[in-house]
Amino acid sequence: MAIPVIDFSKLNGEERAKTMSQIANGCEEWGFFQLVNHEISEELLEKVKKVTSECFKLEREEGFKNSTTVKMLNELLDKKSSDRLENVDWEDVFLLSDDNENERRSETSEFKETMKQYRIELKKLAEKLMEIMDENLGLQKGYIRNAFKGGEQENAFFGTKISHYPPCPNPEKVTGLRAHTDAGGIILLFQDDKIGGLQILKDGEWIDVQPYPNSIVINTGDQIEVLSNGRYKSVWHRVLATPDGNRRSIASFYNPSLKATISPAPELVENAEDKEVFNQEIISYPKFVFGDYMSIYVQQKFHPKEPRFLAVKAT
Ligand SMILES: O=C(O)CCC(=O)C(=O)O
Ligand SMILES: [Fe+2]
Repeated sequence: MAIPVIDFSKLNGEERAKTMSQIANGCEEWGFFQLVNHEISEELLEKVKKVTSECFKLEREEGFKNSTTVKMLNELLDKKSSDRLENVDWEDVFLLSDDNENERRSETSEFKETMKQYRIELKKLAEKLMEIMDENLGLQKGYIRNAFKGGEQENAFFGTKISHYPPCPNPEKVTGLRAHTDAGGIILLFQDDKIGGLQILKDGEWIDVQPYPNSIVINTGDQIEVLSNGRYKSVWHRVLATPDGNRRSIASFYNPSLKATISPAPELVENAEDKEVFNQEIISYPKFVFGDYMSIYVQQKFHPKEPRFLAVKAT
């Protein structure tokens, strides 16, 4: 079983309807799909690989070797403990956002230029996808984008997380990134060409998100689940640690503004056929301010989302 791979270029031709329905199926049945022929040039993607790998080698690798995560694993092994490391992730992460573009010291101008261009392209792709979702959900064009903007003076958040999952000598003892659903809106992931590890939970089984060179993996977060009134569910995923190779992944998050009020789109509530059930309780999706949701999420990222929906309803 493999997540759908969709040829995005077919959206502009005779196969538009078929492609729209492939994307609808990806959103409804999988929560994850891969786009190929997505108009982001190979040349740019090759540069992104180069500058992020160089940055990791030059600035971060040494730090990871001395990190508490590595120390904790070594202690566990020294003690010959049969435990696993439950509260850490075997990954190195740094974040680029619209606000910190010029903040980082040692990035080369090639890094800055490349990542700036990449982020512009990915943001455009996210906005295109939001319009596709509007159409597939029967919402007015621009509905999701507008909901995420959260008012005239506000802006949606667009951030890019650069992760490396260095080789792990004991992958059975620690996870690359523990299982979670994403908090926000749309996530666009440029994952390693060769080294796998990302898995999604589908019908109770963990399945691999197969590496596919230069594709962009798309998934939807908790806010799209709320906005779509449960039609597009955010899906659990995790990254396994691997013994060989250093897996690179670059995840871009298009999220609501912290001030945006998120709730199910009224059109989708009226037409809702089914209701969410959690612990035998019928859940209706709440209305809340995204910043309040994030305050809960940072403490409960690796827990089920339903208690987050209940908690934010109560705030
Ligand atoms: O690194 C990956 O492949 C996935 C990252 C991820 O799930 C996240 O950052 O939320
Ligand atoms: Fe994630």
